Amino acid sequence: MDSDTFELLKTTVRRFVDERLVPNEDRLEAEDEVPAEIVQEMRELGLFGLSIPEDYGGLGLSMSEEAEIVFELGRTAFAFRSVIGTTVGIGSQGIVIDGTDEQKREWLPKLASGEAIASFALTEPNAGSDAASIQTSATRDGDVYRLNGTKRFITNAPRAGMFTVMARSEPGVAGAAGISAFILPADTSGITFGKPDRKMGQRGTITCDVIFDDVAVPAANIIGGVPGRGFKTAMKVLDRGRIHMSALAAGMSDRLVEESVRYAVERKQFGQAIGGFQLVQGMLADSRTDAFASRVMVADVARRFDAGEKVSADVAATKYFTTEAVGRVADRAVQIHGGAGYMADYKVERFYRDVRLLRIYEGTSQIQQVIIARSLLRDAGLAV
Ligand code: COS
Repeated sequence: MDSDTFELLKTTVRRFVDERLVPNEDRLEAEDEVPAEIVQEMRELGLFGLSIPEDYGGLGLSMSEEAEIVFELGRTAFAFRSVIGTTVGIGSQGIVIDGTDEQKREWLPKLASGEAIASFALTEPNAGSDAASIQTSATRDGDVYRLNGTKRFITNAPRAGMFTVMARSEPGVAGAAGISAFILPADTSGITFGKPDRKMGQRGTITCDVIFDDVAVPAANIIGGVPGRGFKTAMKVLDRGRIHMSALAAGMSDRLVEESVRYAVERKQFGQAIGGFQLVQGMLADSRTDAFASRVMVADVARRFDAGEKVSADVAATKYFTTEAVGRVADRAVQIHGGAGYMADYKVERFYRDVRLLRIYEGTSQIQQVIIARSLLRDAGLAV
């Protein structure tokens, strides 16, 4: 995107966050639902199509540009971004990265316009961090595969128009090489949903189990048309998704610094604003440092991702640092707010719970550590 158009988009999104999303945070919390008019406004702004190429009706942002937009969206309750998150990120990117031209033509325009929401179905009751051990089966039956199994914690499942489903399609092939990624229209018969999950935070986001009972999906819906490549597609999608998540963490770190500074200026104890006390200043300084480092890491890794560098290990380092950092920043924000920080009226309590998930989804901090360390050791010739 040319830089003037991009600056305009960024300013528009920032204004949308400040004027529409932030004022609706309490309503979101109370109703546990993103208001329908906000979803419609997101469609009109083109937010569903951020990462989808322009040829297919999206805005075609680079990773660096997407990160800057997600940084803005990270400055408010995460549930707003979650409506577009799986379509911009993990749900659609398998098709964008590895899909055939026909698959792109069929699905990407609908996803870009927000007509259909994409959802990513990898995790299962017995396969979380160990993604290669999924058990959902895809059994060939003529021109179709029959899917059977259960997917867990699937974001946006009841809202979805399509799922990217990872399933075992290769009989007798254990581990990653036996997995294919399927494009599954959500109206296919045999798909049912579990009860919505009750979560620690992120009210307004929807996650639940998705159960496949002999769901027939055309063999032509295997992403890229070649079976057995689904795990690699999932890993590539997650590389991109983890940069997106890091930008989200960096955005929320900034918001929490703003909230902390505002409170430190307003709140008086011992006859002066608490910001005058050096122990409070220390917390503010540490939080700003975490927020700044997060933003710089995201910008650097996104730029190198766009340049085509092999950056999976640094993506992992970025996700690890930024999501742990926002946990620290949120904790300090509560501390700076004192008793008020524990009360629901001040939003830091809510954000403290919301950010906890960042260290878990799209790969736990421990999985990021494994990816970083393995890369270092493999480069040094050790088989790990
Ligand atoms: N890009 C492209 N290919 C990748 C890749 C990446 N980022 N990461 C791994 N691969 C490839 C490997 O090169 C390997 O291919 P070959 O067999 O041809 O060499 C294959 O995928 C298997 O990789 P690996 O042996 O590293 O797989 P593991 O089972 O050891 O799993 C981890 C690796 C743990 C990193 C992976 O399972 C993971 O990311 N787990 C977390 C899953 C997750 O994020 N879940 C969150 C839910 S989704 S919201």
